[in-house]
Amino acid sequence: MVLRDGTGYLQGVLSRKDLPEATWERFGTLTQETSVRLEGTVRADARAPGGYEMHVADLEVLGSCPDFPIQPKEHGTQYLFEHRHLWLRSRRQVAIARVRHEVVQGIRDFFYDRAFTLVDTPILTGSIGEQAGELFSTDYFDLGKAYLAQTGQLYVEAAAAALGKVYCFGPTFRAEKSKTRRHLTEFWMVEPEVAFNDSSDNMRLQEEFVRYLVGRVLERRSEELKELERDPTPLERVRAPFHRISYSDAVTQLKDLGSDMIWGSDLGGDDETLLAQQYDRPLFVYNYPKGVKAFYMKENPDDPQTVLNNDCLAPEGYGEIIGGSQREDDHDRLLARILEQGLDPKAYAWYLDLRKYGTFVHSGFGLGVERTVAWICGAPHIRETIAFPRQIHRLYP
Ligand code: NSS
Repeated sequence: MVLRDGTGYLQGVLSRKDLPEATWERFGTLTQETSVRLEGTVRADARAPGGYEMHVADLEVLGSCPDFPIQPKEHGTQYLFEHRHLWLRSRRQVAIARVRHEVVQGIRDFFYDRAFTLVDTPILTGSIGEQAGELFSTDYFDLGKAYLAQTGQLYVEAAAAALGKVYCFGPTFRAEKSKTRRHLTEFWMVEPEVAFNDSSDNMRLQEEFVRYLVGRVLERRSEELKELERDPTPLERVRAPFHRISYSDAVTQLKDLGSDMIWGSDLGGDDETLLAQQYDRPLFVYNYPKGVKAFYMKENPDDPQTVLNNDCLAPEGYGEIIGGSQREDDHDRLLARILEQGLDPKAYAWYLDLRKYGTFVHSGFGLGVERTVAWICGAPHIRETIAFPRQIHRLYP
């Protein structure tokens, strides 16, 4: 039988002639996912998976398991997600969880080693961080509506003025009615913010960061990648420099590839896939039209129709894993953008203060954990990369 204890898998060998009759009979009653306590001798055996096996001398059933709902056969996706609390035990899901864990630890180590300070930002917020249309709200005592944070960015901008290099890392929420393989309503995002970094510095930091995360998984989680049947070759190509292409050039290239994309609209998921497929490494698309991007991005002084931002697209069709930008550091321009987008300037008084009291060039970005893990694992949909995904039609388990 195959045993799992959270540290790995082990084959248990039971032979009738070496066991008391009662133990042999208990063995006969075992079903998949029964919880057991065993005694025996562990021996090296080159033929056994993992190089060892256990010769069992005694066996106690701790928790029987009649009719485990997930059998080694084809179940539909819907069924598996309804049984997510049990599906987590399967080998593929265990491997994905371990890769995610490595990515998360890699994120913390990367920033710690580079002297960034972690600043935890609020989840209940009064100021909308990204887009008004995609908010979860709740009544907040006498103060009206509170929103679940779409981003911690506005707060890490304040913290960067105090601490220089900072980041926040936590769950973020988007009431997006998207049912794509790239969207969750609750996802984890890490958001560094650096005082005095401009947009080019920002891209260099992203490059180093993504390369580090991928390298770390390749180095420490090769067993899991094997379990996932993930070909590591494309991941091994993730080296600096990443490709860089302006939004305007991306539109030209997409048109040549047959897309009906026009200048001025955002890149859709299909466009991102098509574009990213042309490159063997992650790709930066920079300086998008102002009209499709958030209010806080700095206007490009060389072309006021565009902003100093970038997306980072993962190869193999995975598309956007990072959105980043240099921030508008001019008080009056920022206020004008807030008004233009119909946002309430009162809610942003504190944010505007940052431009009033010693403003400074600064930049940052957000990397989505689930999209990054999906790409590294080669998973077709990001919902498998978080233990309990939240989607528009899913709130249980
Ligand atoms: O909306 S982003 O492009 N940018 C921000 O939120 C900025 N405030 C980040 C910053 O500059 N500090 O989202 C960033 C990333 C994006 O590239 C995805 O990887 C991920 O967050 N993201 C998502 N993942 C899963 N599901 C959804 N709905 C989602 N939305 C964004």
